Amino acid sequence: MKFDILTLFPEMFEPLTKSIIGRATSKNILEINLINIRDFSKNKHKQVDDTPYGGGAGMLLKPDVVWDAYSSVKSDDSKVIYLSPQGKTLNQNKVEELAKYKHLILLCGHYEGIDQRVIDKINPEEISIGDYVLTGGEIPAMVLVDSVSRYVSGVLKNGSEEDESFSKDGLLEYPQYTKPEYFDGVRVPEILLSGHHENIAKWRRQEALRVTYNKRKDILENANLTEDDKKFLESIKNKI
Ligand code: 4GY
Repeated sequence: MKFDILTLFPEMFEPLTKSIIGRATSKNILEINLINIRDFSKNKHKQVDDTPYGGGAGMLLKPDVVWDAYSSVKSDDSKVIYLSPQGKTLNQNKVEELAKYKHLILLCGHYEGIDQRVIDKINPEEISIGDYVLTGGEIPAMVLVDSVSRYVSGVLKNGSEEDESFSKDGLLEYPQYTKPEYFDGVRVPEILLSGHHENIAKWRRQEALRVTYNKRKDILENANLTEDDKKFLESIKNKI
């Protein structure tokens, strides 16, 4: 999968050269290209921004500069995303949907934003990472690259994107335990030491339901639940 990231601050993306995403890039499973919008400046001062018409604080990215940066990467099969608090909030369903594209172009704003005419001309999908305001779209772009890349075949070891919070039927993840068997007077749940895979799977499912019920009742509404799941949830609710 190829990401072209349009930004004024390519040096902010160093985190993507580390760990799982860095490894996938080295193995050519991912291609992450950083395009410096400043390289498309029209003048000797490398100016990319200007004051807003009508007055007000801050600077806006100039439309011609942004258009030329975008034109340098756009292709027929590319999906363009503008990271902005005005977009729909990113969730795991959207992450999985975006992972199906071969080429994503991510447009990062900075300062007060981008001239509206070039946003309208590019017509990107606007995506937000949450209802708060950041100084630029770079951190949101990294969040998007990281979350989407986990669904690209070969990035994770087989199946590890399947079994966790939100992806397994829209439930939170069950609790996990490792050695030592006793820590601070607390034993690992006995069933996990039993070697009985069927019982362990059932216990994990019920713990996932319990955690989701306790922490995120809101997402239970859209979870993919069996009749057994519903019975178990009833048994929690009726417990004092
Ligand atoms: N939240 N989700 C977000 C953001 C900052 C001015 C446009 C967010 O995605 N982006 O807060 N972005 C602004 C700063 C230019 C982006």
